[in-house]
Order: sequence, then structure tokens, then C-alpha cells
Amino acid sequence: MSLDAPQELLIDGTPFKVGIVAARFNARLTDALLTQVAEALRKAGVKKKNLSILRVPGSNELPIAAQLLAKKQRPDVIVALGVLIRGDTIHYELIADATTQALQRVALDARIPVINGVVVAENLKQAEARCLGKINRGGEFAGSALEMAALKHTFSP
Ligand code: DLZ
Repeated sequence: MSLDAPQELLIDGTPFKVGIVAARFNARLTDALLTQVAEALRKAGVKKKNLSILRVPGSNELPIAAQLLAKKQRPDVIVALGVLIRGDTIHYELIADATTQALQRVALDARIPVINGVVVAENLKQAEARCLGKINRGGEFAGSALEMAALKHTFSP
């Protein structure tokens, strides 16, 4: 994955309803991502009452949680957060692949943007750099969420 990031746009989050689904696996890292995202959304003006957070066991469960949230609450955007770290088996690759595809499916089926905030890392060091270190992936995911929520509003305000 590239270390590039989209230029940050100044978007007013006041009108948006945002759903977050976050895995509990690798909790120290996913919790940090969640804090980064929530903080960036709050700074952009997203109201606490317009923010729903659902926790699930692991990244594999993110798509179904996103789908349930999409159906029940119809938020303007959903952010799915998880941290997948390569292990000794290919389990991680299967989950990374399946989760990515399923999150896209949820987005297209529900017509609600779903931000893929699953950090996929080769090792713990890489994952820590992206969740606890200099690379603020959570802030980037929040920026993408605001941009996509704004885009959705221009088509169906
Ligand atoms: C089983 C598993 C493994 C090995 N690794 C991770 C991981 O690095 N990150 C993550 O979010 N979840 C992992 N999981 C759990 C799966 O996502 C899922 O919760 C279980 O396979 C049960 O469906």
C-alpha cells in the first residue's frame, strides 16, 4: 500500500450521520484507529448524536455489521475499521480479500459509501506505524468519509 494520502479537504461534517464498525482483534491498534477517526469527525463538526459505533470480534465480521447498520440507520457514510497482521498461515490473506470485497458489496447494495479502514500489515511494526505512529490512517479514513458523505448529499440531500 502506498504511503500517499489524498489532499485533505475542509468539509463541514455538521449535517452528516456517520456509522463506524470496528473490530476488536488487535485491540490496542483498532482502538487507536477508532479514536483517530472519531476525533477527526468531531473536529469536522459531526455531532455525537449522529455517530453510531458498533464493535465486532474481527475484521471478518465488519461487512455484516456494516450491512446491519446501513439497513437500520441509513447513515450518510460508514467507516469499517480493523487491523490485519500477517501470521504464519494464509488466514490473513483470505480475510483481507473477503472483507474488502464484501465491504464494496455492502456499499453498492445499500448505496451508502463504505470506507475501507482495514489496515493490512506485514508485521506488528508496520501496523503500529499506521495506527500509533506518524502515519495517521484514522485521520485519512475520516477525511474520506466526509468527502463521500458530502458527495452522497449532492445526489440525495
Ligand atoms: C482469526 C483472525 C486472525 C488470525 N487474525 C486477525 C487479524 O489479524 N485481524 C482481525 O481483525 N481479525 C483476525 N482474526 C479474526 C477474524 O477476523 C474473525 O473474527 C474470525 O475468523 C471469526 O470469524
